[in-house]
Order: sequence, then C-alpha cells, then structure tokens
Amino acid sequence: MDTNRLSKTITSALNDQMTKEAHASQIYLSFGAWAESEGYGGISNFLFRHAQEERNHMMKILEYILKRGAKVKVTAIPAPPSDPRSIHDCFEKVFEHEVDNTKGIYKLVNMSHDEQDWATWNFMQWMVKEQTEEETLAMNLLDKLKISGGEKAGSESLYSLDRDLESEPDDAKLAQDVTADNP
Ligand code: OFO
Repeated sequence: MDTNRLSKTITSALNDQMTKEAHASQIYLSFGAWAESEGYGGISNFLFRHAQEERNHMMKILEYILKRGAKVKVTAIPAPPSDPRSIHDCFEKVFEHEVDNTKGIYKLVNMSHDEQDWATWNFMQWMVKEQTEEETLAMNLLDKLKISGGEKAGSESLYSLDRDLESEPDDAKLAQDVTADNP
C-alpha cells in the first residue's frame, strides 16, 4: 500500500527548498567567519546564530517530507558567495538572499494551493511567517546602517551595531504583533 501523501512535484520542490535552506546556512556561516576575522565579534555571533536557524529550517522540511511518507533527497550544497566588502555589503547580501529564499517558499505555497495539498500549504504558512521575520530583521539592520552612513558608516556606529547584535533578539516584530498602544 502506498502511504506517500506528497505528489512528485511537491516532493521535488520541497527537496530543492531543503537544499536552499542548507545553502542559506552556509552563507551565514561564511559571512560570520568573515565578520569575526574583521574583528566584529557581535555581528559574527548574530550571523552564526542565523546559520543555526537556517539549519533548523532545513531539518523541519526534511522531517515534513518524511512524515508525509515521501523520499528525502540530500544533495550537494552550492558554495556561499565570496566575502562581503563591508558590513553594509554583508547585510545587503543577507537581505538579497532572504528575498531569494522567500521566492522558493512562495513557489511552494502556490504549488500546494494549485494541487489542493492543504497539509503542505499549512506547513508552508510557518515558513512564510519566518521569512517575513527574517526579511524584516535584515531591513531593520539596513535602516540602522543607512542612518549611520551606509557604506561610509563610521567606526563608532559599527562598534555600537556590533555590540547590539551580540545580544539582539533574533526575531523581528511583525505588523500583526503591533497594537495602537504598542506600535
Ligand atoms: Fe530559512 O529562513 Fe531565511 O532564508
């Protein structure tokens, strides 16, 4: 008896997304190592924590494929891009990568909707929320860098950013969490 509850197309897209999450983890890992070697211990800590988050996303997808009775395919992970030129460039690349990853998530949402695979659609809603948070976090950091001079941000601002990111919470506040009393 076939207990597989996922279509071939959805299985293949989920497996691709699993590799994308692993790739995202490698990018954070590589940028974290770069930041540490540039002397930004707080920023590197932040990036290393995110490398773990991306690995968790990869595991969630792997577990979902298995729990739906389909086949996991672990493949090679593409290499991360070259080192950033600056902290500003680092967070621009992080943001661009998050947006790119969001496209993969949205693709799966669309596919599951088209196939009326509501279990996958429901599972993907968690990923959509997570991506919104991660994009917001990266946008907030870029905003902070922008008011500090962007590419030309001085050492004092970078020092404060580095100190803040050592302990900054990893979740961003989303619009749905806002109230009139707590904007
Ligand atoms: Fe997996 O959340 Fe970012 O990319």
